[in-house]
Amino acid sequence: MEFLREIDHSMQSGDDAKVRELTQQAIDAGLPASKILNEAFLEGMAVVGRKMGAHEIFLPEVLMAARAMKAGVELLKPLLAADDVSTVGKVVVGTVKGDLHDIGKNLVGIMLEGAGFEVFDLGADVEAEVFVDLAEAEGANVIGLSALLTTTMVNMKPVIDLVRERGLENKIRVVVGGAPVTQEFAEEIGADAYGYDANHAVGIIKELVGVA
Ligand code: B1M
Repeated sequence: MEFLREIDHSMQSGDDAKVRELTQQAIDAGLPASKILNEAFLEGMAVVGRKMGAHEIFLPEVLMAARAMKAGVELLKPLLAADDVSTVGKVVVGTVKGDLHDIGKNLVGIMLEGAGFEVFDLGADVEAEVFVDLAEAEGANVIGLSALLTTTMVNMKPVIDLVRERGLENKIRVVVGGAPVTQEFAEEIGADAYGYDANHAVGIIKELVGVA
C-alpha cells in the first residue's frame, strides 16, 4: 500500500511534517488506524532498531524517527481509543527509572484508554515510589511498567517489592513489558503478568481486573 510505504519512509527519514500530512491523508482515505500503526509505524520502527543495532544509523536519526512516529501516532490516537466507553478500571503506566523510551508505553496507554480504562501516564524515567504513591492515591487496579534497556529492566522489581512492602499486592497488580522483558523475567521478579505487545497487555489487564 503506497501510503503506508511513504509514511514508513518519511518516519525513517525523521520528517515529522510529512508523516503528519501522509497520516492524515491515509486516515481520510479510510485506512484503519490499526493498519497504519502496525504496517507503517511499528514495522518502520523495527527497521530503525535493526539499523541502530548494526550502527548504520545513530542516535540523532533514531530520535528524529521517534519524533516523527509520535507526530503520526498523535493523529491516530483518537481513532485507536474508542469514544464513550465507561471506565472499567484504573491503570498507572510509566517507563521505569533511568529509561527514556516512551513510545511503546504510550501505545499501551492509548490501547488501554480505547478499552475503557482510566489511564494515569507518569511518563518516562519514573522512580518506584512515584508509581506506587500514585496507584495508591488513585485506587488503581494495575501498575503497567515499561522498560526498553537491559540495564533498566532491573528497575521493575523495586516497584513490585514496594507494592508488597505496603501490603497492596491484592489490590494493585503489576504488569511488565518492553522489548527486553520476557515471561521468564516477569516471573523471576514476581510480576503478576507480562505483556508482549500493547494489544496483549490490554487483554491480560482485562483478565486481571475481571472484565475479559
Ligand atoms: Co534506544 N535503544 N537507546 N532510543 N531505541 C533500543 C531499545 C535498542 C534495542 C537499540 C539497539 O541497539 N538495537 C538499545 C537497547 C539495547 C539493550 O538494552 N540491550 C537502545 C539503546 C542502547 C539506547 C541508548 C542507551 C543509546 C545511547 O545513548 N548510546 C539510549 C538510552 C537512553 C535512556 O533511555 N536512558 C537510547 C535512546 C533512544 C532515543 C531517545 C534516541 C529513542 C527513544 C525515543 C522515545 O522513546 N521517546 C530510542 C529508540 C527510538 C530506540 C528503538 C530504535 C525503538 C524503540 C521503540 O520506540 N520501538 C529501540 C530498538 C528497538 O526496540 N527495536 C532502541 C517502538 C515501540 C512501539 O516498541 O517500545 O518495544 P516498544 O514497545 C512495544 C513492546 O515492547 C510492548 O508493546 C509495544 C508495542 O505494542 N511494550 C509493552 C512496551 N512497554 C510495554 C508495557 C507493557 C506491555 C507491553 O505492560 C505494561
